[in-house]
Amino acid sequence: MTDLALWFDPAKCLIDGAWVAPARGGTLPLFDPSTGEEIGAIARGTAEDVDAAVAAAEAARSGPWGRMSAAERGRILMRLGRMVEERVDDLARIEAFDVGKPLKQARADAVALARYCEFYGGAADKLMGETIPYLDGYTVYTLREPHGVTGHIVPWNYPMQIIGRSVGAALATGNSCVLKPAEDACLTALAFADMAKAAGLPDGVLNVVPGLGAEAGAALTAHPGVHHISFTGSVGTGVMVQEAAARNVVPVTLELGGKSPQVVFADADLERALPFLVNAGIQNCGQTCSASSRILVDRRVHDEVLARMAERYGALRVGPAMADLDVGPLISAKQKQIVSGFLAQGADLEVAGRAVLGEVPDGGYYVPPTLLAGVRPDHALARDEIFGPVQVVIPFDSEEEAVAIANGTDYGLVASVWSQDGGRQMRLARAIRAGQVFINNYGAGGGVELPFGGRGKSGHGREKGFEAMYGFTTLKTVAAWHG
Ligand code: TXE
Repeated sequence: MTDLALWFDPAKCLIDGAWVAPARGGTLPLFDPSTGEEIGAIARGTAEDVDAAVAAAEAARSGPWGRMSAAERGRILMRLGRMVEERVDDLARIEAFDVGKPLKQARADAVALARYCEFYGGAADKLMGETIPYLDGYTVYTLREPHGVTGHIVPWNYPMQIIGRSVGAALATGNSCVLKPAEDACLTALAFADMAKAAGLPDGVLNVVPGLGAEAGAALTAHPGVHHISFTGSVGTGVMVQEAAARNVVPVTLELGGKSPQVVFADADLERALPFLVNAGIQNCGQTCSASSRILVDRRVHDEVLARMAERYGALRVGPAMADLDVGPLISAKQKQIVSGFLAQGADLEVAGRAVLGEVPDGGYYVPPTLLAGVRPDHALARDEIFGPVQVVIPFDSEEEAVAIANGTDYGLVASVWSQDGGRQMRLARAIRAGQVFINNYGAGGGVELPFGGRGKSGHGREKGFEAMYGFTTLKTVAAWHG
């Protein structure tokens, strides 16, 4: 771990601006996904640490943070964004190592984190209420106020991007935060919070308590001093988070992944579509909430699309994060077991394309990126989130059938439509159940400006863009009678 040159101690929590050992002194092992080796320890925060963090966040609200102008909050965030930008390479190395993602993908995450700080920094003083025409003698207006203490439970797949979109919007709107990063990847959360302190964020406004979900995570979601919870993770845990929040009648934003389709019609520009079709499935080793794990193809071009995707799969290079190839390892032994279990369920399916695992270190959590054909829409591999580098290709015969298959899972996060027909583009954009629909692209470069979130079991609430700032505020109506 020494060559990562960490400037903080990952076995500590950051509470009220100070690095402190967890109250119970616990640690958790830190694994390198590229080799499977245990190479250090992180803090195992528990309910006591969450209590201290929530108390610090609450106290910070009655200090300078609570009185700070929106413009000043914005300046701190923008300063933080510039600091992130200056350290993009350091952050990328830490993230690549911790998550196992190829260095260039980790670098893109660090650049996105800087951009979130810039966007929300710039937006902080642009969130406005309204005046409402009402009865004679009244003036009525609305105020957007912070919830108070916001809890952020972040997964391991894109720590920097998810922290940027949720903590960035929460700080811009004047909340103080307690962040529980994932036990599998918490290093950039700690790095970011340390940089926020250096950027001038008052002590206690951003606290980080690493630890297990069942311990620190559960304590945070059940804490009566938390006024809003933002969660990104699995459906099962999301349900528990929402149940815990319900007991305190606290709003939650849930982003729970998906089974996102790309729908390819016969008139699609395949030259443009092909890199999107494959990259959206294998980026971050398929461990992306908005991964496109289903490719629905007009039967007339099905064989051609399959063959051309398969060719790309054959050329994928898989290896350790620092080798910076196309695909890295999965995050953990547990995730490798989950993905291998899915692949075993698809043992009778046609493997249309598969990457060859070349020189990968023993013990690393690698699986070969795999493209499966002839998958029935009701097969588990076509319905369940696999969260690994596995895509299924499903043929369709009509626009109606394409929509029915696209909408045929419990999820509804992202979709894309590949066609030159304007009418069809518009029809599908409306008919597909998803929080984002892309036309002749996938992901639109992941823009921080674009509201993002799910339907169905993909969750609810919107993150990113201005929409997230509405979510991190509560609306107050003021009605003044003046005669
Ligand atoms: O998720 P968890 P896991 C999906 C993906 C993956 C599966 C399992 O399909 O295969 O989830 O991953 C914290 N109270 N996604 O087990 O458990 C936990 O510490 C409060 C999709 O890692 O949901 C971590 O910080 N918090 C997803 C976070 O929740 C709890 C990203 C996510 O962990 C908790 C990750 C509890 N009781 C996984 N238990 C996406 N939407 O992108 C755990 N946590």
